[in-house]
Amino acid sequence: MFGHDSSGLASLIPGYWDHVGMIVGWSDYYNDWLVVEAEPSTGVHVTTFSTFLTRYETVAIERVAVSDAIKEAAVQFALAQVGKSYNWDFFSKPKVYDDKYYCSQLVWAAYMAASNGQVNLDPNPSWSWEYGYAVAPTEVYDSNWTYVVYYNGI
Ligand SMILES: [Ca+2]
Repeated sequence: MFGHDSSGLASLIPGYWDHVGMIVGWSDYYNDWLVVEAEPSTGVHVTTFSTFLTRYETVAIERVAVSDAIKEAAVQFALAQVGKSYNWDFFSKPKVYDDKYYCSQLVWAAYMAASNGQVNLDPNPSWSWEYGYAVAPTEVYDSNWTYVVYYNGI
């Protein structure tokens, strides 16, 4: 799921979307969906769908057009990164296996790892003028592997 906010630090991130996290399953405890995400303040952590929604002016949800087995492996990969710190290096090529992640790197890496590199959610995997070497939330959004199932502008 993706978030867009026109204020603050988010305006520095190239592309429309400022943030992306992965919905990993339903929680009876929270009575809500859970999202794994990497944020500057808290690193890789789990939050609720409701919390995610409150932060943004616009929110979208996409699905990835892959098998359930790959999706499940991607969820497991993302959950396994919980507790790692935030990666501030948007300038180098992102690593799949890293000790720190930024938001879109985490989602990208999860699908790369889950598919043995077959599912690359970065449509510009080398240098691009807009995104440099990074994988940006908007690149994941624009990927041919992903398609929109929900879009809400406040
Ligand atoms: Ca890229």
